[in-house]
Amino acid sequence: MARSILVLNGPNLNLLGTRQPEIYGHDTLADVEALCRTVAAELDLAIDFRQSNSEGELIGWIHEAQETHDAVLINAAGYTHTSVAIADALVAISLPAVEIHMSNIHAREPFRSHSTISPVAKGMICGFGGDSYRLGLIALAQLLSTEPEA
Ligand code: CA2
Repeated sequence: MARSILVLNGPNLNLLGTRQPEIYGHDTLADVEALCRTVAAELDLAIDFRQSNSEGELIGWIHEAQETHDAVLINAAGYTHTSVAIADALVAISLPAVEIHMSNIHAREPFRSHSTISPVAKGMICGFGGDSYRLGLIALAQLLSTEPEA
């Protein structure tokens, strides 16, 4: 059976494609979702693609994933730099998580270099625009292929 990935998108990512194209490109979040669906089909993964502007909603979805998914791909957006609670939620579930960002967070304002998520993720991919999602799904497919099914 296909492994199931919860793809989480944090605050303001619903605005992708409308502003700051020099940083985030012209793709909308719907375009990113379509890319993820194509890549997931190639990798024989099922994906559940979600976005929320609410920290609490993201945390609730992470908790639920324990029962319903095999791994988490997360772009926590602005919460990346502030949220101990999202990091705690990722630790609380026993699923592998990969952190992604469209922009290179280390080549921007200094506050973006700090991530609360990185220490609790299997790894982090940033700087490749929408392709960061593709690379993150490939990384998770590789990780899951070495783990026995639950
Ligand atoms: O590069 C990324 O993917 C980020 O996670 C995007 C976040 C930012 O706070 C992180 O430092 C890096 C911002 C997402 C908001 O995206 C917008 C897109 C268009 C217009 C306004 C916001």
